[in-house]
Amino acid sequence: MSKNCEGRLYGILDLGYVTADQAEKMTTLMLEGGIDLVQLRAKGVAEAEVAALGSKLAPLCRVAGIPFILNDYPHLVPVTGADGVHVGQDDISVDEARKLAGPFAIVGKSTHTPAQAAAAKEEGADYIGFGPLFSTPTKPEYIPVGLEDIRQAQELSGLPVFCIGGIKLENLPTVLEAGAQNVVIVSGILTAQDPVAYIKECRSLLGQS
Ligand code: TZP
Ligand code: MG
Repeated sequence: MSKNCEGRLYGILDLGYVTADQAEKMTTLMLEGGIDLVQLRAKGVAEAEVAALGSKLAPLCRVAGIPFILNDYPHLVPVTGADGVHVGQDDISVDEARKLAGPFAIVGKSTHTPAQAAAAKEEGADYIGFGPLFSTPTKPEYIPVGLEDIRQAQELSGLPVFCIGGIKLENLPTVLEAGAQNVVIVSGILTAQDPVAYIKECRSLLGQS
């Protein structure tokens, strides 16, 4: 399993935007565009369906050399052949997640404040999500944290920090100016007319021609 979570552009295949039937095609497009990490986020979907879908997507990412991460379901990491799991503040600890996912699994954690970013480092997370920077329909219940704390989250955690929440091609330059090194883009990619071109444009702004 790869522990490489150093990429700069993280795409989340959120089944709120694409159906399970479209997931393989969208993953292929994301990989073709040059995404650095892929996550499957399937809220409210039956576990058996997550396992089945994860088992189809993991090999696609494996062949492309790109880490494939499951949102929740750490015990499905070895079952599906995923590379890791992403947990939230209200989920099980990084330690527990790694016990279930396996010793070599990547474990990422969502954080919303610099203090949580520092705590995630102490907990042993391999990377963190930080946000939501802006309000987003993908996670409507969360209050945006803005751009001010990005650098502090990076300094305090010393981890790869993936800024997330309301980031699109149009505001990516602003997010980068605020100090972001790595970003997650969900609906921007999944609703793009041409996801491959969209990702390529994002990569270019990220200095990854
Ligand atoms: N966690 C914090 S914001 C968010 C998640 C999963 C959703 C980000 O989605 P989008 O569509 O890129 O705003
Ligand atoms: Mg969770």
